[in-house]
Amino acid sequence: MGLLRSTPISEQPLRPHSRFLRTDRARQRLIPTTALSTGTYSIAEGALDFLAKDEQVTAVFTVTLTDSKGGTVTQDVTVTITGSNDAPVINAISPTALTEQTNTAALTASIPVSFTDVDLTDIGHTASITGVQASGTTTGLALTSAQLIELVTPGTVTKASGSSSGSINMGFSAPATAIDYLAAGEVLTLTYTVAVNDGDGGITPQTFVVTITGTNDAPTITTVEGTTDVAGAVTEDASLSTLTDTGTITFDDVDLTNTHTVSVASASGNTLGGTLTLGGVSESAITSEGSVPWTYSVANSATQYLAAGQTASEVFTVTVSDGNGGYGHPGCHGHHHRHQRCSGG
Ligand SMILES: [Ca+2]
Ligand SMILES: [Ca+2]
Ligand SMILES: [Ca+2]
Ligand SMILES: [Ca+2]
Repeated sequence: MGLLRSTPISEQPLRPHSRFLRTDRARQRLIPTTALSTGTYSIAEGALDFLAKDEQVTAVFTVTLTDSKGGTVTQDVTVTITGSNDAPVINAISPTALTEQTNTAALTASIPVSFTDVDLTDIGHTASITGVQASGTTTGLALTSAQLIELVTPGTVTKASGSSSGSINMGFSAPATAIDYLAAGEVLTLTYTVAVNDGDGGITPQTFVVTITGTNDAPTITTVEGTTDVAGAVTEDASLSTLTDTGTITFDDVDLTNTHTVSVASASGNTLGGTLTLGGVSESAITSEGSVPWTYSVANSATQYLAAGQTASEVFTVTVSDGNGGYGHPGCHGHHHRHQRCSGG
């Protein structure tokens, strides 16, 4: 606000002089909006917000004084206004809803952001991600806060001088491996904070939300050294009644909270009447690994036809199901031979 001291003063409106005004908009905004008979120059709060920090405009008014005899005299009055900075204001950012990829490609999205800075000549704004909160299903999320922040690229800020509107086109990209841990329907919510800095002391934060809904990954059969054993062997007459061997099938399901069931099918070519029975599944909701023990049994009497050194095989297929449409199939083989051990078949 500028204050004009001059008495007496005419009732006629003061007419602003256009010298030194930088823009048409500036000229319009400098026209006083209140009665002037008191000799006070006033202008509505906010009408000069367009002035950037330390930016100045000068208005010159010519005041005409008229006496009772019709004599007149004029006097110029100069009003100088210095701008102060206004912080940018980021508009609400629409939430981004993503679904875990079913392939190994990165999960990506563009996140448009718009903001205003009423300081018309203010340009050169920058944007940065200043924070993130992870919620929802976070057990299995291996990324640190710093790494989560790195998933967002603030991108280039666009704002032209003379306009109060600006925009940012942020990018989000998460590697598939970072979010595979989500089981079907599980949701990870990432609440980020982006800040726009006008370089003149105005820094404004705004939050935005990225949700990622999990999809199922099929279990896979694994080979764990020292644990996995899918080739059994028994030897005729090692026992008079039943010949047995045991082993362990190991599997992996990146969907941490998935639980698994197992089933076994005997191959049609099996002729010895042996059986494969499965024990309970060992697994945990905080690791992807699981295992299940198996026991192969066959009647010793069924192996008596084997000559020394001769072998026979029975094959069983074990299926590990995650209950979400994902299956893993290891082969499990029982070998029967006399007096010597043989490797898998
Ligand atoms: Ca301003
Ligand atoms: Ca500003
Ligand atoms: Ca998954
Ligand atoms: Ca799964």
